[in-house]
Amino acid sequence: MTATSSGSRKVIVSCAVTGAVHVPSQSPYLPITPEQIATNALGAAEAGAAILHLHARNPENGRPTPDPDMYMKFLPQIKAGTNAVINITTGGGQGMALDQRLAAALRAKPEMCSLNMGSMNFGRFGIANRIKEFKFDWEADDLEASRDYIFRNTYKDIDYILKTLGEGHGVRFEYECYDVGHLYNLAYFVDAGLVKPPFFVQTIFGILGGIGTDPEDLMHMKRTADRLFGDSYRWSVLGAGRHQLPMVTMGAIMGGNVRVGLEDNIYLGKGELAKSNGELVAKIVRILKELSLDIATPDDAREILNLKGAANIGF
Ligand code: KMH
Ligand code: ZN
Repeated sequence: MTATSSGSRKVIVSCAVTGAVHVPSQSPYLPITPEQIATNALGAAEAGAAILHLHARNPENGRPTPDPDMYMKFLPQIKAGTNAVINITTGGGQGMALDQRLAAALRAKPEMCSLNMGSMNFGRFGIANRIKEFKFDWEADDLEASRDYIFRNTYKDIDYILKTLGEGHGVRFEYECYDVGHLYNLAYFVDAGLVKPPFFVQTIFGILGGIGTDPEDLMHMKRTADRLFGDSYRWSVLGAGRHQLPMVTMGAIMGGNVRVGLEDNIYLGKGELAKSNGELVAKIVRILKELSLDIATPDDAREILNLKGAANIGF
């Protein structure tokens, strides 16, 4: 459960604004330029997102980029326009080396970063079957290359991120767990004293290479996390593609927090593209309110997750 000092449970809504999974040809609404990323992030915060999970893209062709200068084209604008917590990816995108993946986070020293809890296959090639015409020449090859790509997150990598960003700069993490083994990897780092409660566990459902999207999968991840971590963790749910809304709604009913956004899902409903991240956030906020659940403000999220505060970031 996620309670603030007032004692009531509040649901933290994270919004993942653009990511590195989808390609521009899937949706004209996928934010690509710094301006689009900033506008979408601010719209998501306005709609109720307490945490903004951010990646950068090359504004010319929408390809994910690790370039810290590109991040710095939208981070100050987002900071100036909202109190929401800024969370920068350390997963980056396909083919990026670890130092590239960490460059923007080390520059910005945000309150939060993602931290992926195991190496895995990450199959995005199925996306190509749904695209009639590619807008940019990198997209088809990039999707196809995911057949032979290993998303590398070794113990050494995780240890390094925990020490440099965590111990070094007071960053706290969104621990991205795509399968049950990742929870055990996290437990290893908890036992090693490198991960301190209350830690934020983002359980991810529906990535090819990770666990599926059956309610039993959700139950099994929750049961396992409960057994390994007891009260030490705060649970959040991410569902890929059309599974986003049902998975996060189930998670919220079971006591979890939710992540939505165009990084994980481009549809607002069946056959209807979401026109902005704000639309996706507004939809889950409506559902949570119908379920009589309260929404966490950014400051609630800071308290719940013991974050260092917006005054202590590096930009
Ligand atoms: N794209 C998500 C499935 C990261 O940025 O570190 C997971 C993610 C990874 O958000
Ligand atoms: Zn991400």
